[in-house]
Amino acid sequence: MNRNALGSILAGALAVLATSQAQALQIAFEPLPAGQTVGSPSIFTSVPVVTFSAADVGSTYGALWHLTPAQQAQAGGTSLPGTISAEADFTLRSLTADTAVFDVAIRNTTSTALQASIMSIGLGISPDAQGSYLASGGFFDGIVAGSDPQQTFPGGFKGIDVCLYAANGCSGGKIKDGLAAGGHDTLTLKLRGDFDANDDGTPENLVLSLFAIKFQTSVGSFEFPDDPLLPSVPTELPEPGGLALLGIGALALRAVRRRAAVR
Ligand SMILES: [Ca+2]
Ligand SMILES: [Ca+2]
Repeated sequence: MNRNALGSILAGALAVLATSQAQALQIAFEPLPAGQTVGSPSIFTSVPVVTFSAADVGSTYGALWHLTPAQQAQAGGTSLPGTISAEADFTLRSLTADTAVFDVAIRNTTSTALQASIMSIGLGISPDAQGSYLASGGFFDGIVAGSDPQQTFPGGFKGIDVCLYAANGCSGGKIKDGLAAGGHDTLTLKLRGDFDANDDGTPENLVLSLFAIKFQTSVGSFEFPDDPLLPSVPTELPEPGGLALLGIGALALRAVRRRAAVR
């Protein structure tokens, strides 16, 4: 395959990306106020903000999380033996004036060579909402979503409304009770809130934000947001020209997948 063909694929992928963003979910990565960071390691400077409307029923937001050894080294502290990563698809099944239902599929994409379990996922929600499981997961069967809209979540996250957890709570538990590397889980989440603020019978926008995840690993705990950084291109490229293009194409396709609205 020559460079032009690869370029066409890349251009096509970017066109799909632009189209899917224009037609569906509103997705933004909002910068934190200057100088502020979040997470542990505390290196993240923006958080995702995803707006769902009634027109987005059937659409999926794909969250992607990753923390690389280089990022951890940047923050100092214990060195990471490899990248820890996860994906979760949030598919809006229904949205009414007081109820939203999401199918959620969570995958721990960390290499199984690492001991790294997902313990909890925290969501900021606007307007404030309470969560419950219509169907709990095989691992994620705990939920914190009481009358207090400010749940505690490790890593310095503020404004978590609903926290899904696999062990004892949002703050973790035994690593063996979490979703281990290579594992996946599915659940159905119900959110109750006043999604019809102007009482006209139809829901205004429902906003999910933060998408905070907590991992427990053999070298400690890490919490971080779904973030806009795409996975880094491998540095050991024998043929910088062709393979670099392939890498860019893969990143573009990943970006498409991440932003895709599935109907
Ligand atoms: Ca809230
Ligand atoms: Ca309304």
